[in-house]
Amino acid sequence: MLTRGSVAFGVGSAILGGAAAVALTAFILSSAGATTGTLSATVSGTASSPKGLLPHAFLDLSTYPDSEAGSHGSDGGAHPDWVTYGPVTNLRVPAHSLVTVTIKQYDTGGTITNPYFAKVHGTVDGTELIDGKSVTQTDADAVGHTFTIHALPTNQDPLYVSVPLPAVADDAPTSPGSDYPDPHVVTFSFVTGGKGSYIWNCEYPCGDGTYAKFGGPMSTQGYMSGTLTVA
Ligand SMILES: [Cu+2]
Repeated sequence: MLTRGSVAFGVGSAILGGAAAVALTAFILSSAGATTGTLSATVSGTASSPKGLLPHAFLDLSTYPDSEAGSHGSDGGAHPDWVTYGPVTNLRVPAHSLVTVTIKQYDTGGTITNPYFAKVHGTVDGTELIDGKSVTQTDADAVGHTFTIHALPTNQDPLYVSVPLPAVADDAPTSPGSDYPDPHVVTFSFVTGGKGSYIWNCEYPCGDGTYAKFGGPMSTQGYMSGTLTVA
């Protein structure tokens, strides 16, 4: 993982400023890096939701402490020591569906800049499952990453979902047969509206020193951010 220190002020802390935060995030995400491939959700049957019976779509993601897993190749690509989501960060989910996302979180972490992002927002019931336990927030001093979907203000349906992913302990042993410790397994569901193009990113400052640790993997698509297409 990259060196992480305490951050007095970060982009995340501006989120309550609404438009200002959206504008800043859009600016940072505009420095796009290489992105490869799109992961489409698998639809299997239907499920009841707050919007009635809907097609049920599933997405499986992971967060890693380096780039030697996921789409960057086993050598880690251009930035082997960068934290990353995998297998890819461009995602596609169906419109008017219940989407259930499972994220295996293998990385360590620390104190999140803005405790707002240690809380669950926008999921069905406002909860997430962490290792099988339903919660509405996690320890703000032990966040590994967040998965935060949002959109620039447009005329497409609004979609805002943010879940914290708890940190793996610094002293967790490497799991036998794996390059990483056992992950925390985080599952949550949200309901999509109509077609639209959204972005998602991590709001835990896990990048390099630029922009209060919002640089490097935090500001390069394909690592800690990507697109979410509702189609
Ligand atoms: Cu992150």
